[in-house]
Amino acid sequence: TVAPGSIIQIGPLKPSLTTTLQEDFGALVAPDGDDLLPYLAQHGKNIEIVMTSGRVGITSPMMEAMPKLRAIINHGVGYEKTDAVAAAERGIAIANTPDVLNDCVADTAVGALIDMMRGFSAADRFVRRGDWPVKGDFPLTRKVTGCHVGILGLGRIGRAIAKRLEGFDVTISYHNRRPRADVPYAYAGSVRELALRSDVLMIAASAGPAAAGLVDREVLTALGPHGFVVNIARGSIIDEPAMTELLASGGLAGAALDVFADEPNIPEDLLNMENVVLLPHLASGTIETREAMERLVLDNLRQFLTDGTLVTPTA
Ligand code: 8YV
Repeated sequence: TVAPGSIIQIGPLKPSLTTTLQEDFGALVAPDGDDLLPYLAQHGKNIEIVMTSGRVGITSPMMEAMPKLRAIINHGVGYEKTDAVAAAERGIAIANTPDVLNDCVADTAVGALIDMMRGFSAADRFVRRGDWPVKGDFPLTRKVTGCHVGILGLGRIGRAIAKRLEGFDVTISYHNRRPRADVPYAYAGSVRELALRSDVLMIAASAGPAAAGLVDREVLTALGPHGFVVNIARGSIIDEPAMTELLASGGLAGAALDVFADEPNIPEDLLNMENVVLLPHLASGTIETREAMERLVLDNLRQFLTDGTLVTPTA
């Protein structure tokens, strides 16, 4: 049994998950924006578990308003907006949803890479505009098979991407904080070195303070006018204004982006570029994967209520 008012949803969640949380667990739903902190000041003292997603962050002042808070359960693998240091200091455990989304995020990464290099989305617009009979053949694109992809962040998702790219005879290098002993791919000692040797820089790193702005102007310049960038991780990892400028001036060949610095807002300049594939943060968004994420979120909640431990703790 759950004490009413001990669980709260902060930020939007899948509607079926919201319903389950309310009907089976008597969860509160926090208002958003400026109303959130006053609401927590009023209702926070009995809250023990927060249900949230990567779209919002659970900050230190929010934790302060919930003195009994013991767990934050995050729908999504990325939880970088939540203050994990403040949570650890307060003994608050965090769960996320790793692994269940690897396949769909990796499928998206590879699909977006092919779209970007072969120009499928741009060609679709070309056909729909009626350009084919008027302008003739679509301009030539770039070959995917055999190209060199540098993966920034060879974690669970990065490896799922690499496995798929092996089928395209792609040469794979990677950069991580530390080289891995369990992969056959070449390690690059820095992000810049990775960019220098790659046709495509694939961003699959987890976000957070260490990764913020890691793909800066220097790295993008090293990738060069024939280089492409794919980002299925987080917008904060890349210097978005520098990337936009280089894409516009021919300093980069193209980009495929599922994530942005200020979602759902996209830099205006990107909207008019034919060499850029723009996706609305859909990588994990299949019926199957979102159901698996929802199940894992609820498994974490039930286990925490039973024995105070999480199925997939982040630390
Ligand atoms: C979405 C994601 O955040 O898992 C992540 O980190 O970015 C995505 O799966 C999803 O909408 C989580 O609610």
